[in-house]
Amino acid sequence: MYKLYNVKRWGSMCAHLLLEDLGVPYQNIWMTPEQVRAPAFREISPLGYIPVLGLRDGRSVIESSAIMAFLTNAHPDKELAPPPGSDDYAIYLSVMAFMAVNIYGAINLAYEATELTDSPARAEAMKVKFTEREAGLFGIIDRRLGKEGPNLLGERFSAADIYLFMLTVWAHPTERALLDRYTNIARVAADVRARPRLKAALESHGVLEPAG
Ligand SMILES: N[C@@H](CCC(=O)N[C@@H](CS)C(=O)NCC(=O)O)C(=O)O
Repeated sequence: MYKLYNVKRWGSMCAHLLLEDLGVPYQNIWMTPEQVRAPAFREISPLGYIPVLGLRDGRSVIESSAIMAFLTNAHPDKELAPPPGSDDYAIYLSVMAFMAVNIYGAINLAYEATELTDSPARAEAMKVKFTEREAGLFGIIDRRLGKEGPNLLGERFSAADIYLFMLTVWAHPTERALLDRYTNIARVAADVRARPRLKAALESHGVLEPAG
């Protein structure tokens, strides 16, 4: 059985929702931020980051986009991604990596930029910059959805939409402001929230309703 190292509202939310949507068995390990930050957790996740997916053979997978791509490949019958090797699959990976590298990265730095500088004033200035960058990146996704939607992969709902939903929950200045500004993204977020098999997991992260 898979093991999901999970923190409420953190990056494990996408994997948690995907595991529920796929309907595959897994062990859910709720963790506190203190447990994640303890030195012992670095043996599982070298940067001390969540999410981590424990495999059946005891090894661990880190990086949210890798976990999402792995799970959809491992359970192709659930059709939450295009068939591996297809051109559509290339687009799926590309969109997923775009969000994981750029949007997730900008959101993290819009929360806290002290990893990049020892100067509190510079950290504050960077937070402003990354908040602007985050909005611009969400804008690219919103325009894509407007042209090629209703989902990130057109007619097909996929794990990429679940991933996008997670990012919207963390948006600056608030989730509500993002959804009001970007209506195509708002539609995807509403569709994710409307999936009956996700209700319990959404509730467990406190994200059944938009915040802000
Ligand atoms: N590139 C990583 C980023 C993961 C990440 O930033 N996780 C945050 C939570 S959302 C974390 O674990 N932070 C550790 C901390 O705040 O101590 C991924 O995509 O999985």
